[in-house]
Amino acid sequence: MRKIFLYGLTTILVLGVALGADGAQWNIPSRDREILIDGFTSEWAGVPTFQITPERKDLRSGGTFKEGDVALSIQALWDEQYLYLALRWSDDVWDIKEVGRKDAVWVDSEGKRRDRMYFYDNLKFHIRASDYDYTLWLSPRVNEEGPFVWARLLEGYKGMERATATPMVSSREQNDGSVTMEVMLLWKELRLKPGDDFSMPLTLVLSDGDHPGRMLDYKVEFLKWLGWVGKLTTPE
Ligand SMILES: [Ca+2]
Ligand SMILES: [Ca+2]
Repeated sequence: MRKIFLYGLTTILVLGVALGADGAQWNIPSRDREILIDGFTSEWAGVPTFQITPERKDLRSGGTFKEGDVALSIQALWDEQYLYLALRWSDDVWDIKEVGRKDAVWVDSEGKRRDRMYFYDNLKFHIRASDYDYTLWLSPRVNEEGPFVWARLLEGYKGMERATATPMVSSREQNDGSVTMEVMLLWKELRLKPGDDFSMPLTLVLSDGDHPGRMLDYKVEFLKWLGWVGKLTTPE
């Protein structure tokens, strides 16, 4: 009976993704190996990989991508204490800059408020429910700069800010120009409890800036990003 139910559920999920409905779900396996947060990702072999690329048709997007612009693969594992992420990030033109959370808003020459994070190579990891809002921005370490990371947690119906420590991040440039990263988030800092019942709305946004050193006014017309919207779950 359970098997039939699971089969039915899988079919619905696959259809949901295929139809572009908001039924997408990222089921993170529980940790079955040692993970060392050192930027080397060999211990992640065999963990399901989640791809964010312009070729994927079920993603939201903005701007115009060309072939080989950017590709990000993400793996994740969880245990009682931590959520672990492994990233492999390829980009034809790295455009990295430290933008702190206090500088994240930029008002352009027409008075429009814009998110400065979108002008550079960044990944946004955003868990958002009605009374919960956790935002994590990550950029890799490239040419001896970075990684740059900031996080913010708002909680309760008034969106009160909770103090949160920045997650542990390690980032390494590879010989082929890509970057591998490992991230370790403490559930306690997120104020979340993983397990079979856990399901939270997650948005991932990958922004791709390709004009390092240029003014933001110049970069506006080249803004481009890819977004995945779904649910984050932690089946036991
Ligand atoms: Ca490692
Ligand atoms: Ca780029």
